Amino acid sequence: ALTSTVPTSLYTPFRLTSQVFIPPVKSICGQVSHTIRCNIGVSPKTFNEKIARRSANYQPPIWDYDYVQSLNSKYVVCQVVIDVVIILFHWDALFGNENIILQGDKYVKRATKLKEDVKKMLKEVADPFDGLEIIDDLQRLGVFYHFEDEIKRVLESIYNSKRDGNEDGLHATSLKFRLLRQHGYNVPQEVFDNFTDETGHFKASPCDDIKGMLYLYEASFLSFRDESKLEEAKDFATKNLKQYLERKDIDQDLALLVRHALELPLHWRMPRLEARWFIDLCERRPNMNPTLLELTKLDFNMVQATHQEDLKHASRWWNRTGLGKKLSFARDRLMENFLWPVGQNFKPQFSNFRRSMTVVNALITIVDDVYDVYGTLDELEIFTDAIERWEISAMEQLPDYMKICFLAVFNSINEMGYETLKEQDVHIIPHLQKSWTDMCKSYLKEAEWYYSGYTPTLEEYMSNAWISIAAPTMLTHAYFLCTNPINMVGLDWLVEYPNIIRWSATILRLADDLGTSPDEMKRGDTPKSIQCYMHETGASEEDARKHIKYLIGKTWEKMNEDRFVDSLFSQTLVEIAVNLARVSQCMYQYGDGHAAQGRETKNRVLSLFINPVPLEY
Ligand code: LA6
Ligand code: MN
Ligand code: MN
Ligand code: MN
Ligand code: MN
Repeated sequence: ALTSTVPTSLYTPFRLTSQVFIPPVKSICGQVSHTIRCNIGVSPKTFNEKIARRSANYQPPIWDYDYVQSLNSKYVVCQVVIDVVIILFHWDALFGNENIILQGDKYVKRATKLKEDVKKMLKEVADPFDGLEIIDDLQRLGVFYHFEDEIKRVLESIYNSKRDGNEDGLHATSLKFRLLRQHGYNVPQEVFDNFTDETGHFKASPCDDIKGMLYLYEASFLSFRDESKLEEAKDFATKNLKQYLERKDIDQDLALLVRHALELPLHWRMPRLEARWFIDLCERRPNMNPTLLELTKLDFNMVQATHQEDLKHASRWWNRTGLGKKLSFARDRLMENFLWPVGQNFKPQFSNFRRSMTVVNALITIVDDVYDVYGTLDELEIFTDAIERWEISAMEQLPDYMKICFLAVFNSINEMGYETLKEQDVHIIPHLQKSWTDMCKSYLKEAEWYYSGYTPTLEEYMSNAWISIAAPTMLTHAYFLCTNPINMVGLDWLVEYPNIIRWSATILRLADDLGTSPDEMKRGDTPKSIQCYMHETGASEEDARKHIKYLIGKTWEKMNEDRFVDSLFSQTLVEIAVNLARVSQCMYQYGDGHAAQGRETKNRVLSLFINPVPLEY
């Protein structure tokens, strides 16, 4: 038997790098644990046999830890600085940052004044339709959250107004429809009947109304299941917009909007990213309201300062875990993991949500690589068992690289449970743990499929894959991070994974498969939705991808509809779930934006977290 007196040099050849050495430790039963002595790349049972493992060849992160920690913004609000100083216990830094605190206050004062001006503007609109246009801009520019009461009031009065809409053009009708539906008002698809002929087809637009067409297009994405008129509207508007782009003498700014919309409709876009894009566009608009534009830019920069502090906080945690260095086979993607929760909820008061969700995402990403890339089937079975048991003693049987993974998950998730117990006296750890168990079991099933060379039908694949994409796990944690007080009704609702979670997960899964399956198939992974569909129907890859995109559209219809039922339980979680689908469509818009660190993700990180919007002060 091995004892701790055996010279460690004996084991050196088995080590992957000298940094990953862990000194021999006695196990609970007094014997030196075998698994402690074996090194990454070596099975727990044998020392001599090298296991062939897959590699995803993930590159190191492009965002250096010290660089992230050096980020700062003059728009930071004093409370944030003080929080960070307290966390770091660098009291002297508080004095060094005195200037920043004073500046932060200056910006708060200015923003408060601008907000009052915009509120007045909303109150004093002559035509209610002008109010709708302002609301559309407020939402798109990402400042709507300052005006929730005012927005509600305008929409309420529009909804209740007696005007039957007959005199409205395509633009006004479409905008009204989109905003009212988005906010949960019951507006039927029949409002578009004025624009169709007896056969139900849209009448060719007489006055070359491209703006109206664009608004009709955006409105059509709010459709529910089986709304054929809206389906028709979508096809009609898409066709017209595409034709417009082929013309010679087109308005360049309008063409930019049209191209942007055809790429992804507004309803599917990640809000924060859309805000940043739209700010640049508004900057060039001749008739842009200067008060609103100034507020938007200032608010963007102030919120960005909050995001920077959230990012630095999560990055310190990640650095402390050492996982990025220890698990060289796995994705070290703290920045990308942070992008997801920002997409889900960017509001400044949700810092705790973003910080903790970054932790959850980082752990999920690592564990996913354990299952999909590095682990052997034997190891994955015992890891799944360890997660299900959720106790320290379950670690005994794990190889080293899994021990550190398990303990990182176990400690971090329990700590979140501790916070909730401390704050709200509710014991949520069993709920969090269940979501991890469900996910790991679905991971294991995929590994079994992979090792047995089995290709399921698309339906069988999806019945597992909406869990294996981790969305139910993410959203379970999200629920507890955004809910206070937690109540029994909400818990019962959550525990069955309500429809909103299922649809959000389905979209995330399908978008992920579109973006990541080429690399996954190359290195070896279970067949994904595209491959299952090809296998089942004999379709070409191109047609399979088209079908998956079609399914994404169909799932959005279900989400649009079921959102209102689930909103009764938690409006905030529903928004977070819908936004998860949106982030995924942006993340995988040009391939694997989560892992590959391509140019697109890098530019997005720069414009969301690093560079402020240019502002004169
Ligand atoms: C995507 O990677 C990944 F890691 C996820 C867990 C998606 C959700 C995003 C988070 C947690 P991959 P797989 C930030 O394409 O194996 O490897 O499910 O996921 O296809
Ligand atoms: Mn790494
Ligand atoms: Mn996986
Ligand atoms: Mn994977
Ligand atoms: Mn994938």
